[in-house]
Amino acid sequence: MDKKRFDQKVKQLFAEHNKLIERKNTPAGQGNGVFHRYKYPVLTAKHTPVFWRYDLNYETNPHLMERLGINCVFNPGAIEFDGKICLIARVEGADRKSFFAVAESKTGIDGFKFRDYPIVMPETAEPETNVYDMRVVKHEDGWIYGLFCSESKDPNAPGGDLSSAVAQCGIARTKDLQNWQRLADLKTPSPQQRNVVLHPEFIDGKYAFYTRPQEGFIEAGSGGGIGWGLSDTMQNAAIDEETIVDDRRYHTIKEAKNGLGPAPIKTHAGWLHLAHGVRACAAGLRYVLYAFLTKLDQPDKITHQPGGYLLAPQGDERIGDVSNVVFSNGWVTRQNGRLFIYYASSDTRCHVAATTVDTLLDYVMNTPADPLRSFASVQQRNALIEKSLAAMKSLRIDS
Ligand code: BGC
Ligand code: BMA
Repeated sequence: MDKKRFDQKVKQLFAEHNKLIERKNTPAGQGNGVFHRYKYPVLTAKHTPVFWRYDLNYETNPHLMERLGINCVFNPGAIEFDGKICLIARVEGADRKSFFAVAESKTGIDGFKFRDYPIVMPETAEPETNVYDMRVVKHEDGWIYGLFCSESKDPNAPGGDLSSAVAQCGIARTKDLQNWQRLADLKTPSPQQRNVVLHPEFIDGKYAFYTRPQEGFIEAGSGGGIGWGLSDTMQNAAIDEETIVDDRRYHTIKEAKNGLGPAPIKTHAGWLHLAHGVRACAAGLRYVLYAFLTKLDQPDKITHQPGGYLLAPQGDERIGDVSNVVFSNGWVTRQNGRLFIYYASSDTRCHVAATTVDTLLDYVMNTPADPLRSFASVQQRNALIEKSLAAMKSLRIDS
């Protein structure tokens, strides 16, 4: 390609990219009364800047190739910062390595634009292979913490086993979301940790963590559930004792695994939590999101937990690199009570679902719990049908 054509094509790349970034988002359908989805994903691989992927120098890249591809953008942490909604996304290159990058938007539903550079997350003395799924928390100690999964090959795996891995909780802190100070990884009694979340407030003067004790990298083993533990410091955070906040259970949406999503939201009725539940089936693992409420003065004690899922993969969301997955580790409340839930689908792209804190509280406090048996489920449903039929009668609607 000659230089003139090259320059034209570069301009075209930027024009297409800007069109994508500036595309307005609108609610998709009526929603289900609990939340509504939006038509377009808020972040995809194509939202990453052109100059992250292309070498724009004619001398070294005369074919205008994408030199370093981006595979997907998913599982973002979320925080309001300087009046903007910032997603700290998990960006995965074509080489399967994940890294973190900040994308900002004024509205929270569209216009997300990445900062010029991704985050350079410092390593510890024992560098990990991969980092992902950051939970960003503004703690009452004044720092913004990022807790994320730090994953490495299992040093004890037998020769030839190149898949067994060890997952631990990496910890870093920042004041501006761009420059991060890496602290020591969290120490817990469990051999594996993923989905660790920092509680935003001190508990008895200590830092409190939601954990996820697991025996194996993928399998919970005899462990699992969303755990809880306290640490005196963040500099060398260590939990001596892990207790279980929310267990796994046979024939529920969280039979195989579960883990907390973002840090909980403080409400007048208690701490509002979002989590993911996993079940195994012939097609692999299915990930859905669920919600629950814990006591204000004891954030590790559940008071309400609706049965079933809050949000499950739908339509195009079902398909991606790891299909049949929705995952969330970020949500943001605005001053007017609006709540944006950021979730990724099938380890490929990020979406937003909108609701309000009050609506989600109503959902969590007034939706019946999982009755755990088919027979009891029918009774639960019949009670609803009876009530609705009576309401329909007064509205003169026929069944
Ligand atoms: C992947 C994660 C995944 C985990 C367990 C990791 O290697 O990067 O996305 O959650 O394995 O399947
Ligand atoms: C997990 C998570 C996510 C991912 C999910 C599905 O264990 O930590 O990174 O979205 O698996 O692959």
